[in-house]
Amino acid sequence: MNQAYLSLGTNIEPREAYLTEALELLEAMGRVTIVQRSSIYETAPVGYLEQADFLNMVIEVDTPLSSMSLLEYCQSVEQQLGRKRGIRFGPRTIDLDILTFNQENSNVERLIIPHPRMRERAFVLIPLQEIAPQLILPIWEKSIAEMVLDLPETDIKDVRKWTQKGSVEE
Ligand code: PH2
Ligand code: MG
Ligand code: MG
Repeated sequence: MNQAYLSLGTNIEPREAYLTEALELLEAMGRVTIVQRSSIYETAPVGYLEQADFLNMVIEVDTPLSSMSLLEYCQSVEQQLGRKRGIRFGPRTIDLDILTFNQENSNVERLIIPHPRMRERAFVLIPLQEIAPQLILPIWEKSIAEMVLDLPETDIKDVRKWTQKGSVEE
C-alpha cells in the first residue's frame, strides 16, 4: 500500500459541494481510502490575484495505485467535476494535487513529487500541519511544522479556518 497526501482547492461556487463530491469520487472506485482529512480553510488567492477566495483542504490517503496512476485518477475526478483548463493558477471548480507519495522524490513526465511549490504555500502547509505536523520530507529535511514557521506572517493571515456559517479567525 502507498501513502500519499493530496491537496484540494476550489474557488467556483458551490465550493463546499465541489470538495464533498471530490472526496466521494476519490473513494468511489475502491482504489483510494481517505485516512485523515484536515479542516476546510478559506484562503486568499496566490499567484493570480484577480479571482475569488479558495476553499482548501488536505487529505492523507492509502492506495495501491502508483503515483502516475493516482495522478491520472485525480485528473479524472477533476474532469468529472467540470474542471476546464484556462489561466494558469486561475479559477477552478476543483484542483487535486499530489503533495507527497511515500517518501519519494521523483520527477517523471508531468509529475514532480514532492509538489515543488508546497513549501512556500500557506494554503497547503497549514492544513497539512493539522494532520501531519511531524512529517519530514527527505529533500527538505524539515518537518511540516517547521516549514510553517518559515512562512511570512502575511501569508499565514490569508489562511483561515472555514465553517458553513462563514470564516472564523484561526
Ligand atoms: N491554487 C493555485 C493557485 N493559487 N491560491 C489559493 N489560495 N489556493 C489554491 O488552491 C491555489 C491558489 C494553483 O493550483
Ligand atoms: Mg494546484
Ligand atoms: Mg493541479
